Amino acid sequence: MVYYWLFFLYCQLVVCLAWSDGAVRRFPPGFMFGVASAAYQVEGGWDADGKGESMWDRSIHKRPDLISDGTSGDVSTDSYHNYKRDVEMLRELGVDFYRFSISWPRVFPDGFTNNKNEAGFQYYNNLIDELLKYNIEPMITMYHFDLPQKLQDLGGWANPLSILWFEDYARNLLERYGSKVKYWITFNQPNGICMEGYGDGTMAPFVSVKGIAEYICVKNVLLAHARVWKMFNEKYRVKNKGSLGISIAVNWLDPLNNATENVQATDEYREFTIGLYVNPIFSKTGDFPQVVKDIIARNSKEQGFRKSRLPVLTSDEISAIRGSADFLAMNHYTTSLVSRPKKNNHPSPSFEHDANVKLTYSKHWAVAKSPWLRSAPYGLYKALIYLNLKYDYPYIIITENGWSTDPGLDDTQRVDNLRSYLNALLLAIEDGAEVSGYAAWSLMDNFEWTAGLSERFGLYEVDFDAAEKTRTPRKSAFVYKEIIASRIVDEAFEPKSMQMTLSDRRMKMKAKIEL
Ligand code: GBH
Repeated sequence: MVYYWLFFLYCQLVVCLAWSDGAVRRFPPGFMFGVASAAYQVEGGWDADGKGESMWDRSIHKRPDLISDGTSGDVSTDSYHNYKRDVEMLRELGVDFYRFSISWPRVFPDGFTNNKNEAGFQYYNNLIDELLKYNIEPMITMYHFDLPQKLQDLGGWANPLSILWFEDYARNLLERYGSKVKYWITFNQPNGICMEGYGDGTMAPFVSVKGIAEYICVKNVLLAHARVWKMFNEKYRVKNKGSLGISIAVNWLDPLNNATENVQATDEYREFTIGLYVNPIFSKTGDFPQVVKDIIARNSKEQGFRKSRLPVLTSDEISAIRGSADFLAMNHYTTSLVSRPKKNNHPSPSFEHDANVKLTYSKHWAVAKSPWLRSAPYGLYKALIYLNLKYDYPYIIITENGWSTDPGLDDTQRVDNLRSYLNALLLAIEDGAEVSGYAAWSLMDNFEWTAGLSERFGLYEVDFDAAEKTRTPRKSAFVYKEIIASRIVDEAFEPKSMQMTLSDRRMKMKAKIEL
């Protein structure tokens, strides 16, 4: 009888902790939690052991003033030498997977595959083996912004031959690691590669041929992705039981108010920022969104171009790209409010001129250290529902979501942001979104592109002044660890101490599987 009551009380306790509004809100079984990083942002070792020069190496060495605090990724967190500590941190968190990227010039210094850098291949091999040893799934991004400089000398992603260079590179990665790695992502954020790299000139290669180069780049990147998909399907998928996707930035957009022109501007801008990449791959019809084609064609004509600045996709190209992914790897950070300016004052031609919108934020949304980043978790919910309805329930893995702060271990704002976005995600899953994983950006502080080290995205703080690049868990690391272990977002959880211990969750699961 006593046992009965004890058991009853215990259950009450569990129910209190785990249930809200009378229903358990738990991430579904099999849902994967992870963290993400990218080669140039964490590895350092920019010329170690035969690595070639990337376009980020070249840009920053030539123009250190491009980076707000004058830093570079030359050393960064030095993961090239510290990868075992990185995996230890992943074990502390208890994550299911680690999303990292491969530096193309580390494995092929010139970009071309005739000249292979075995030391580079060995590095990733070691990292993968270390992950697998602890039952953590590697998720590899083949390309996260760091093109070999030699290929950039030839025009980079504006050169249609980049499609073949990338296919060659990808084939080598799949040959070498395909049997060990189940999750593959071809590109990180084509909009970052193309709009920022070739239009705004705010990311390497810092080219700015506005309104033209961006769109050429988008076409080439989509075709390169589709080539790799074809190769993966024909040769590697069955053999390795893997899956392949592409990371696309899907931030949410809402109209500033209900004025018809603002609602229309929002619809259009969703097509310019989301549809431009998602429609060709995930829609039934394929191709660029019609409204984007129409607007760019109309503007091009007015500007005296003989043809649209948006390259045409032939019907063969449309069918090669359509359906070319097992999952949509979604990077989601924030929401903006859209309105249509009275007059289009953007430089003509340009992407901004074509899109013709003004973006603002609600004053109620918390502002991160990064000026563009506001906390509006409802936007993740809406973005997921939008993708569901528009693209017929694609399989989604969230491959980036995060928050930036100043240095400091008490990162309450990151904790709040993490919890509220995970709650929004849970709601979307409950409402039918097919989301099977979530990766927090980022495992640790790292080189934040032109913001250098001034914006810290890490669950772990990195001491960049220390030779060892010491990593220390922030409060958010303890909170995330608890969420992963319990599968519940418990708002009341407070870490008892800031002392990290290894989580053996993944090893237990492995033991279970092996039984
Ligand atoms: C991700 O992109 C990247 O994939 C990742 O590498 C990066 O570390 C992470 O975001 C955090 O930024 O300063 O006004 O010019 C997210 C999209 C696009 C967000 C560029 C920041 C700069 C805007 N990023 N944007 S601004």
